[in-house]
Amino acid sequence: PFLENVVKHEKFRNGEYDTSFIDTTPELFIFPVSKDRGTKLLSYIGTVTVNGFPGIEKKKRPVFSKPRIPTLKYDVPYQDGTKQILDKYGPDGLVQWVKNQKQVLLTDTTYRDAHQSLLATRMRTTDILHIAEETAKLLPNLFSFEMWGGATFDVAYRFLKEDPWDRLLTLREKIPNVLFQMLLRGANAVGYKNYPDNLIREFINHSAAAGIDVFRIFDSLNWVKGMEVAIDAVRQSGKIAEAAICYTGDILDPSRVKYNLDYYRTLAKELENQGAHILAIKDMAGLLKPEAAYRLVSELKEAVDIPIHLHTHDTSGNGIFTYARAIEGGVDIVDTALSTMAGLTSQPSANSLYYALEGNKRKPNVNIESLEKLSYYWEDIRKYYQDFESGMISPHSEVYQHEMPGGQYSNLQQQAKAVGLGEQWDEVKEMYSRVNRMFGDIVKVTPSSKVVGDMALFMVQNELTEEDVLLKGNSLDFPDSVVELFEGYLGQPYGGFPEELQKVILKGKKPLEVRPGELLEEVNFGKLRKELFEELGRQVTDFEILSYALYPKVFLEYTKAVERYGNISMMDTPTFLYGMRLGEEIEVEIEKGKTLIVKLVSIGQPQADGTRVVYFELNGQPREVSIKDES
Ligand code: 3PY
Ligand code: ZN
Repeated sequence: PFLENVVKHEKFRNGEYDTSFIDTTPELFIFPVSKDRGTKLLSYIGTVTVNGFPGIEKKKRPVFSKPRIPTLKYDVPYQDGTKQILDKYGPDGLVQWVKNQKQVLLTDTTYRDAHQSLLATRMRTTDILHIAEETAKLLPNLFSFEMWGGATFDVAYRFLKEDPWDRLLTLREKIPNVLFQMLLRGANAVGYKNYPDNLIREFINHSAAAGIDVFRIFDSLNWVKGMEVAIDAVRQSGKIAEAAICYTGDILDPSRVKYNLDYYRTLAKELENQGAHILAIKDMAGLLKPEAAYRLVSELKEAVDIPIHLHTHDTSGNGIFTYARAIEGGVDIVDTALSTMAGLTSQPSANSLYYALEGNKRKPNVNIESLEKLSYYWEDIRKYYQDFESGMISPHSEVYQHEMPGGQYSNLQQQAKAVGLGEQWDEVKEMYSRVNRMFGDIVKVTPSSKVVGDMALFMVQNELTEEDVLLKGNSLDFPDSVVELFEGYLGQPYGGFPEELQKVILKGKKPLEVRPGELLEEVNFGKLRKELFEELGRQVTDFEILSYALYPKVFLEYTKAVERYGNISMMDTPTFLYGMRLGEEIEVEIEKGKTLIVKLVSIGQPQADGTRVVYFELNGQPREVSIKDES
């Protein structure tokens, strides 16, 4: 269609063109669009304009400045990086390479944990994709990009109406030189419950094939048995199994003996014996104080022979100090985010760490100007998502009390608002730590942290104290997630469940004593393929079958949204989240290189049936769509 446009263009036919003709003639990039495709797109824009976007206060579309993308010379090549080392020398070769490095290595979490922890995981693929090539070229010396897994998988379908597999595949094309890392919740994969073993294996195989190189595997109760299948599957796929210890409690506090140095040392050895290529210390809430980091890392460096990768959250404001001490203790890799997506509930800033290590022989080998330039881009993009910010604007040392993971803070806050407890947020946080104690001081990370959150909301909502729960428990209808935890469906906590509470919650049901995966029926993928084929009326991909197996309802709802609106993943984020202003004209990219020009002309009055007619121009032609006004 592009050539057709060129040939048909008046200037071209009249011979009035020069070398800048293509650059200065934007209408060449306007292509005919099927009536159906156009109507779908307009009905999406009409719907958000009239009804707003879930989680965003309804308002006129704000004015945003154009994101600052660093300019690269057109022909700058990609520099080889860790991806080439893995591909050439395999996991053991890569591990050896890591061990040979003197400087500390960095993982950039901007594409996953940073926005999961700051913006309720709402970052869209298009915003990542637009900076991916520049990032890969400017930061070729990173250890990895953490860019997939955790909550990003279901949030992509649920709220962003986009396919997480597409994110992985398209980013892989733009970033061929640095390892891709994902967060895998052991037997819970990218979900909130244990799945059958064959689903875990297939999910890992396909993630590896689609581009994941490093799998950070953890169990939400630090139960090694819950990680065995995943570690084995990752090893089989030829990728890197990074097994994680979730850090909880405080090794410096003599009154909290449950999770002491001995506990972590034993766990680290078990994971090494289980086949981990790298050991991660996953400090998901940012509880690891600087001195504790030094002691823990030094101890574990003695205890195991594999590299150590430290992850923390900067909630308390002590993140850089924690990293500096961990680096003295010999940590090999640390997780950071670009500065404008760092700090607070997110990871410590890569830019700040660079300066903090000035004069230190382990200063990371990254280009500070590149970090700064890329940070400008994220400063601009972050504004799009302002409604998903948690409201935390300063360091929060109370995290040492409530122990809530960084990735949970903004999500639980949204959950509290949704059930009308937005005003009682302080109470919810306080209850969160009380529930932890009631549960026997457990590891709190997805999904165990979600259970603690659900119980805290339940208790605040019903004005229950711990005593009430024990006394009136028989008549209480506990959240399903709480019952399942105490039934053993998330595995076994260290030290077991508190018996009295378990009895009250289970009301006579017998808890599991084995690994849930041993009991769950295997997924029949052939049957799912048939089911999905019938449901969607078309051939389906393996990726779709896996998503359907993990999240049947969420996945089907997503396919319905795509049926209704078409593929809206390439649409710019301001339009996606806020719709359009009256009289505004925008360009919408519907697929690579295919742009439509949309003008919002007017919005009609509500009709008797509750709909409004929204009048547009699409590529200059009048179009109207009828939208149900939900207000
Ligand atoms: C997740 O599982 O999504 C987490 O980020 C846990 O820290
Ligand atoms: Zn995290």
